[in-house]
Amino acid sequence: MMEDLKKTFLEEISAVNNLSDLSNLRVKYLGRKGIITDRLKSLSALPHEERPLQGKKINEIKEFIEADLDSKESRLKQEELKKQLLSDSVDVTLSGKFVPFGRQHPINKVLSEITDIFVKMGFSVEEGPEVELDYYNFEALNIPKDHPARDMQDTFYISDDIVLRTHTSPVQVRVMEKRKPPVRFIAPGKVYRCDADITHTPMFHQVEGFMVDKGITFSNLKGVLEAFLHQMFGADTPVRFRPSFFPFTEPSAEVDIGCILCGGAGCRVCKGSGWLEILGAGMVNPKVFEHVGYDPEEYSGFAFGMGVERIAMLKYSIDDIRMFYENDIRFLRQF
Ligand code: 2NM
Repeated sequence: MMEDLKKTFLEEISAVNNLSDLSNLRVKYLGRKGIITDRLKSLSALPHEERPLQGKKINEIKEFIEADLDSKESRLKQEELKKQLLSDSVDVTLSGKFVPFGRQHPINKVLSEITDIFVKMGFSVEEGPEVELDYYNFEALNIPKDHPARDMQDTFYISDDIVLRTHTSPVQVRVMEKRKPPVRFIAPGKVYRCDADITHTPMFHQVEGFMVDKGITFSNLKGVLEAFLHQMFGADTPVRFRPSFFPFTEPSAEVDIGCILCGGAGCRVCKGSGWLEILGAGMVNPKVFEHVGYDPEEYSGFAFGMGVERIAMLKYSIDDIRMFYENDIRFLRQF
């Protein structure tokens, strides 16, 4: 009887090959309603004198079953651990996945270079909206109603009085409305003009600069721009100022550097002149100050502007501006 029980148990445990079946088998024999537990309970039905012997036999079997279950459990646990370690292992000799590197766009590279130079000279950086009121883009900058820049042919109109800004100068007006002098900042960003050929895209980037305080003169403008151009193009680069006209500055100038391609001898890029036009600049027109409530008797200032694409084209000898925006990876990888 007891030997049968042991034999059945051994047959059943030998068929078990995972921890969950083993746990079920443990419950079947040793659980609260298990076979061994039943046997122990049924001892009370035996005559008194038979109980000790039967009890001892059942307890021996119980201990045997317990020990067998425990040893099988530890064997199965070890096997499962081994299996898991094998399946979780990483082959460190496999080659990695190729992650292609991006790089900064040439326009943003040149923009950062320009910004860094002015920040070192104490200029802060200001931004404003690209969709702008006619008032900030033209009116407050003393650009008259009949000025050609206001033409539908040159400017993207959103409505009668809203445009895509054609320069970053409206940022200057917005900052002046908020702050009293002294002010000294650059306004970099995207601008829009209805124009497209090998030197013009409908969207391009400008950096404008602006400084207003008591006693600012054209000499300050010359000093700041010469310092900028010498850092940007080299300390030996010749710089010249030519008279010009802008509605928002008086007097106004165009600023040239000696041609960086031919060294001034004359070439295709400088059209034989030996000079490259790089900047427009001037002393802020008192009419602009009046629009924002600055007293032109008390304050004076200068402003200047440059096209980032043009500078990048000269720096990297690129002759078609559209290359910047075609997203050809072979082009963009070179910078
Ligand atoms: C340029 C050339 C000359 C300019 C003027 C102003 C302001 F706000 F003072 F009126 N901002 N920017 C300016 C002057 C811009 O770009 C070629």
